[in-house]
Amino acid sequence: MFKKILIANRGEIALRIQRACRELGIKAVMVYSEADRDAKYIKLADEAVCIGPAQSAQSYLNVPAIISAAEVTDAEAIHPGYGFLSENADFAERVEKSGFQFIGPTPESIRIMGDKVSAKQAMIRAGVPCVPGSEGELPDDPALIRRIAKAVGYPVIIKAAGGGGGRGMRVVHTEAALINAVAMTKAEAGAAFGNPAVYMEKFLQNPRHVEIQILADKHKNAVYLGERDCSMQRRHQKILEEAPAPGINRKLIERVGERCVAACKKIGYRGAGTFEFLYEDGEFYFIEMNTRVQVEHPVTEMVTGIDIVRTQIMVAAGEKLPFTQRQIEVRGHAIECRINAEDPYKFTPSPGRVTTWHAPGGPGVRVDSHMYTNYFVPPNYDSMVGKIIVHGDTREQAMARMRTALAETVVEGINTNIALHRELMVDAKFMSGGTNIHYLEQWLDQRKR
Ligand code: MV4
Repeated sequence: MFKKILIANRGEIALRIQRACRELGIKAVMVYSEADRDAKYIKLADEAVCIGPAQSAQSYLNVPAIISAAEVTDAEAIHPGYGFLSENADFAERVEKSGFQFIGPTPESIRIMGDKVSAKQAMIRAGVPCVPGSEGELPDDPALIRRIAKAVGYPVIIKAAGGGGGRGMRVVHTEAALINAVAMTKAEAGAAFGNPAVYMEKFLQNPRHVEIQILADKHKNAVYLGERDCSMQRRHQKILEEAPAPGINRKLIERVGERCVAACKKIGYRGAGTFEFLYEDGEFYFIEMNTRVQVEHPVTEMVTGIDIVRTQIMVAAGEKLPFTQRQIEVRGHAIECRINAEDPYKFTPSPGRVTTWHAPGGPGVRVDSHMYTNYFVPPNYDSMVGKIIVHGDTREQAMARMRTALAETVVEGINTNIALHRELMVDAKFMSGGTNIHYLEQWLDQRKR
C-alpha cells in the first residue's frame, strides 16, 4: 500500500479523499491555491503545498506545479478527485511518466472515453446497449448525412465527439434544418474542443438519467455497484441524486450492469467508473462514460456499504477487489442533496463568509462538506459547498430523513439552494418517483410565477 498520496483537488472531495487516506494509514499531501490557504481541511492534512494563485488555470490545473509538489513531498500516488485534471489523459500520462501512480484508469482508457465516438464504438463492441444513430463520426457528404438521419428517424441530435456533459449538442427536428445544424455543431466543436468530429443519435424526448457505478482492479476483476438516478438537474448541473432508481426492474439493472462489467474487462478498465445511460420506455441507452469518482458517489456507498474512494486507492496500489459481485447487495434507499452557494432563484454564485454552519445529524445522515462557521467561500470555483446524504430502509424513509436533515441545517452569511431542496422533498411528483430530466426545469419555471 502507498505511504503517501497527493490530493490534486479542493473542497469537499479533497477532504473526502483525505479521510480515506487516514483510514488506510496513508499520509495525505494537500495542494492548495492562495484562495484556499486558510481552509480547515488544508490544516488537517499531513502536509500542504501552495501551487499558485486563485485562478484554477494557475493552480488546480497547473500540471508542472502539481507534479513538483508530489516530487518535493515524496508522494507515491496522485488522486485527482473530480473536475479539474481528473479526466485529462495527458495529465494521467505525465503523472505516470514522472514515476507516480495515477489513482484512476490508464491514460488510454481516459482518452477512449473522452472521445465520445470512440467510447460509443467500444461499448457497441462490448455489447452495451447504445442510442441508435450514426456508426461513428458523420461523413461530410450531405446526401449521406440525410440518409443516416432518415434511417435513424427524426428528431435526431448532433453531438460533438469532443463534447460531453451537455456541451456541443444540437437537436434537429426536420430534414430542412439538418445540414446547417451539422455545420454549426462542427464549427462550434472545432473551436471549443479542437476536434470538429460529430456524430448523430436518435433524440430521446423524455428520458431519465440513470448511471451505473463500476469498480475494477488490475487483475481483470470488475463489479457493478447498482445504479443512481440523476434526472433532477438544471442546465446539466445535477442537484439531487438517489439510489436505487425508482421503479426500474431489478433484473434489467442486473443485465445492463453485467454488460458494463463485461465492457470493463474487455477494455482493461481499472479504478472507479460510471456508465451514463438514458432510460426511456423500459430501455437503457448508453451515452457516455465518466472515468473519475463522481460527486454523487456517496449514495452508492450508502446503499452498498462499499467505500468507493478507499477501493480506488487499493486497486491503484495493485490490490485485488476485496469483494465479488455476489457479495454486493443494494440495501434500502439513499438520497443526496447538493448544497450550492448560489442565489435561490437566479442561481448566480453567492460566495462570501459563512457566518453560521450547523450540520444535520442522526441515524442514516451523512454530511460531506469542507464548510465550517467562518469559512469563506471563494468566488473562483464551483459553487458546491457540501452534500447532505441520507439512507433509509425505503425511499419514503429516506425522504423523511432528508426533510428532517434539511430542517436542521443552518447556513447563514451566504445564499444557498437549501430552500429549494426543502420544497422538492415535499413535491408530490418527486415524492412519487421516476421524474425525467426535464422535470426540475419545468418545476422551476412554474415556481417563478
Ligand atoms: C441525449 C438526450 C436525448 N437524446 N441524447 C445531455 C448531457 C449529455 N451527457 C447527454 N445529454 C443528452 N443526450 C439523446 N440521444 C438528452 C440529453 C440531455 C440530458 C441528459 C442527461 C441529463 C440531463 C439532460 C438534459 C438535457 C438533455
